[in-house]
Amino acid sequence: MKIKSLLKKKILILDGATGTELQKGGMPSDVCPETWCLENPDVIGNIHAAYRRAGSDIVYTCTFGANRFKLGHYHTTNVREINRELSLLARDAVGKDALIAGDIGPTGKFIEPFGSLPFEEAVAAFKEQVLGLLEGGVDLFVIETMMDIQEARAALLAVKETGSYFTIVTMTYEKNGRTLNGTDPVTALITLQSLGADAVGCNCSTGPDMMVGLIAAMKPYATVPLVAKPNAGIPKLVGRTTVFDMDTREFAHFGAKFAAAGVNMLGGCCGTTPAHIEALKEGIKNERPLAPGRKSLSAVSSAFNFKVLDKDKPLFIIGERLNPTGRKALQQELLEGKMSLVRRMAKEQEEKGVDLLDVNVGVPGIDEIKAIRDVLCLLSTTTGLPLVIDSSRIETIETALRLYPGRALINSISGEREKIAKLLPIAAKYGAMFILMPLADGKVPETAQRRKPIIKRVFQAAKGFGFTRDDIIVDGLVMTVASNPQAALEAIKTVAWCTNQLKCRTLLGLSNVSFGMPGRKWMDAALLAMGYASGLTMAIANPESAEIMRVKMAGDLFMQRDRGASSYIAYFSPRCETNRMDKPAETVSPAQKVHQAILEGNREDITTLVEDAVISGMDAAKLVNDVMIPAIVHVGELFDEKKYFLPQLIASAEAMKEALGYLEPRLKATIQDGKGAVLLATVKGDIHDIGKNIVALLLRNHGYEVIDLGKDLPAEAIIEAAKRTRVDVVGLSALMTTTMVNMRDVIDLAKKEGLQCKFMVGGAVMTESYAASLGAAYAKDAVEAVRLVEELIG
Ligand code: B1M
Repeated sequence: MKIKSLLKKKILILDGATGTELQKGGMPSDVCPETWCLENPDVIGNIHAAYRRAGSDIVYTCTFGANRFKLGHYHTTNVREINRELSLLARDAVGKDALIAGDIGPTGKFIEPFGSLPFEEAVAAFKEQVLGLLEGGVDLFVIETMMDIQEARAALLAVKETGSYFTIVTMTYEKNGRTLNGTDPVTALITLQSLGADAVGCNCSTGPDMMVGLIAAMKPYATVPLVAKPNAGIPKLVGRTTVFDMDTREFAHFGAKFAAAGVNMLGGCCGTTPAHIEALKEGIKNERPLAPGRKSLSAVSSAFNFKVLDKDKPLFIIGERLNPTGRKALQQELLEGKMSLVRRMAKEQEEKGVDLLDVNVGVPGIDEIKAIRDVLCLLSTTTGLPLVIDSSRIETIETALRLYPGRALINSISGEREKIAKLLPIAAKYGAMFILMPLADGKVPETAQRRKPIIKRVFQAAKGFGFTRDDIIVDGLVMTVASNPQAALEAIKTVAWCTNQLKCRTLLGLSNVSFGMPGRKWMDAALLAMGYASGLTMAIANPESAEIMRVKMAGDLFMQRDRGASSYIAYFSPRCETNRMDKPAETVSPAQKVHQAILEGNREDITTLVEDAVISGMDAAKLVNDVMIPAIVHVGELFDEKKYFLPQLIASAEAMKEALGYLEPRLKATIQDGKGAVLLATVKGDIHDIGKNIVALLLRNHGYEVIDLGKDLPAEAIIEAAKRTRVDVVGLSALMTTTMVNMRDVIDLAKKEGLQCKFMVGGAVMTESYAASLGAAYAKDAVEAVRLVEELIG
C-alpha cells in the first residue's frame, strides 16, 4: 500500500547497476557473486548505501543469481540462507527508510513449454528463493532481466502463491524490440499485469534511448505502473571486456523523456553508478507521474502476440476446428497422444485468418490433463495466436491456465453454482478473460428474457473477484433452429441487450444454428451478419467457410471497423482470392517434406517423413547432407533475421535430433578392426551437438570406433577420457565464437600431460587459420572429417 500511494505522488527512483560496481570493488569475474558478497559484506554494503545516498527510493538485494540452479553451478546449496543474509545486509546498509526489493533473476534454464525444465520445478525453485528473501525482511519483489515470458510467469506465481507482496517484473528486449524468446513488450505487459504483477517494464540490454520507445509503446495498454532500468548506453567490446560509456549528464537527460513516455519507476542497469542515479533524480525532480493508461483492458495474448478486443476493432473470429466433438480423426489422434492433426489444423486456421484458436481435448476415455498439456506445449511454440481454453472440466481449465504462457480466454463460465464458485477464483488467479455462458443449473433458457438474470448474476459474482466488464464476453447462446424456430432470434436479442444495456462484449457460436439443415454455411453466415448488426464482438466459426469469412469482411466495412476499406480490398484482390481458392494438392516430394518438418520443428511427424523418404529410394547419407543439414542451417538464418526465436530454434533442433536418431542404424557400419578410434566432444560452455553427432555418425559409417563424450565438456574430462581410451584422434567441436577459444585449453592440457594423439577441430565458427594456430587439423564438414581422420591415422 505504501508503494502504491508513493507511486501516485512521484516517479520512484530505483538503484543502478550492481554487477559492474562489484567488479570495480574487486570481485573477480569467475566467482559466485552472491557468496563473494557474503565474504565481502563491506563492498556490497557500500554499493547499497551509495545508491540510497544518491536518492534511490528502492534498493535491490544482491540476489540476482541466488536460485538453486545458478548457485548449484558453484556447488552451493544453501539458497534460503544466502537470500536471507543478503537481504539483511541490504537492510543494514540502507536503514529503515528505503524500501528493499528482493531481486530474482533467471535460472539459466529453458522452461516448459519452450524447454525441458518442468514449469512446476521452476516455480518451486523461485519459491525457495522468495522464502529466503522474506526471512531477510524485503519489502517487495523484483523479477528482472527475463527473456522468457514463461520464466517470468513462474517467478511471479512463486511470489503470489507465497503471499501478497508488491511485485515488479521487468523483461529484457533485444534491438529488434523483442526478447530473445520472441515476446514484444505489449504482449509481456498484457500477460504479466493480468497474472498479478503490480508494475511491469524493462531492464538491461538497451540504452535509454530505445527503452523510452518501449515504455511509450506499453503505456496505452498499461493498467499498472511502468518501470525502466536502462544500461548506461549500448555495450561496447573493448579487448575482452564490455564497456558502457554513457556519462551521467547524457543518462540523466533521458529522465524527462521517460516521464513523458509514462514511466513510474526509473533506475539504471549495467554500467550505471550512484552518480548516474543522482543525476537522474535531479533530472526528473519537476516531473509528475502519469497514471496507468487504462483502468482495465480487454485483451488476450500468446507468448508472441496479443489481441486487444476493443469494440471498434474488426469482428474477431475464433477458429473452432480444434475440437474433437464430431471429428473422428482428431478424436483418434488425441486418444493415441499424437499431435500431427492438431499442428495441421492450427496452421490451416491461422492461414485462413482466424484471430484466436479454440482448444478442446474432451474425448471419452482420454486423460484430459495430459492431453491439454501436450496440446498447449505444441501450440505455444507453433502458433502466435492467443488460445481459448474450452472445457467443461474445471481441472482441465486450471491446468491449461497455469501452463499457458499468455493471457487466455476461458470457454466458458456458466451461471451454474459450481462453475461460479470454483472457476471464477481460478480465472481471477491467472488473470484470464472468460466467456459467460447464460446457462443455469443444467437448463438452457430458451429466451433472451430468461438469460438476462443469469448474465447479471455472473457479472455480479465476477465483480467480487475484481473482474470488470472488459474481462467478460457474453455468449449469445445459439441453439438449433431445426428444433426451435426462435433460436436464432433469441441469440440475436441476447447480443443486442448485452451490447446496449450491459455495454459488454459478445460472442456467437455460429454452427449450432444450422444443425440438421441444408445450406448450413449460408445459415451460419446469415446469423453472423445479423449478430454483427446487433453489436457482436466475436464469433466461433470454421474459417474454411468462405461464406462466413466474406460476410465478416463486408461486415467490418459496413460497421466502420475497416476504415478506408483497406482490409476488404486486400482480401478480395485477385491475387489473394486466387491464393485462397482451393488449390489442387501440390506434389511435394518426400525429401521436401523432411526439409519442411525440420523448418517447422515438427517432432511428431519427422520420423514417419524420414521413413517415407528412405522408402522412396533416397540414400540415408544423402538425406542428411543434402536435405537435413541445409534445413537446420536455414533455421539458423531465420534466427539471424529475427524471423525465428529461441523456441523455434529449439523445436527445429529437436526435430533434427529425432531424424538423426532414426537414421543412425542405417548409417552405421560395423567397426572394422584396425581402422582406429576417435574421441569426440563439444567443448566447455557449448551445448550444440548436432554437427558433432553427424561427424560421429559418418565416422562410424566408415568403420571407425567412435567414443562420443557429449557436449559442454571441460578440458580435464576430455583429456582424462583420451588418456584412458588411448584413441588415435581427439575431435573437438564448437559452434560459438565464445566457446571456440576453449579448444585451446584442451590442447594445452594435452601437451602438459604429454598426450600423444592428433587433434581435429570443427564447427560453424571454426576457420582453417584458427585451427592451425591451435596446432590442430581442420574439417569444414562431416564428409571432410572422415577424409581427415583417414589421413591423420594414416
Ligand atoms: Co545456437 N547458436 N545457441 N542453438 N544455433 C548458433 C550456433 C548461432 C550461429 C545462431 C545465430 O546467432 N545465428 C549462434 C552463435 C553465434 C556465434 O557465436 N557466432 C548461437 C547462439 C548464440 C546460441 C545461444 C547462445 C542462444 C541463446 O541462448 N542466447 C544458445 C547457446 C547455448 C550454449 O551453447 N551455451 C544456443 C542454443 C541453441 C539450441 C539449444 C536452441 C540449438 C542447439 C541444439 C543442439 O545442438 N542440440 C541451437 C541451434 C540448432 C543453432 C543453429 C541454428 C544450428 C546449429 C546446427 O546444428 N547446425 C546455429 C546457427 C547456424 O549454425 N546457422 C546456432 C547444423 C550442423 C549440422 O552444422 O554444427 O556447423 P554444424 O556442423 C557441421 C560442421 O560445422 C562440421 O560438420 C558438421 C556437419 O557437416 N563440424 C565438425 C561440426 N563439428 C565438427 C567437429 C569436427 C569436424 C567437423 O571435428 C571434431
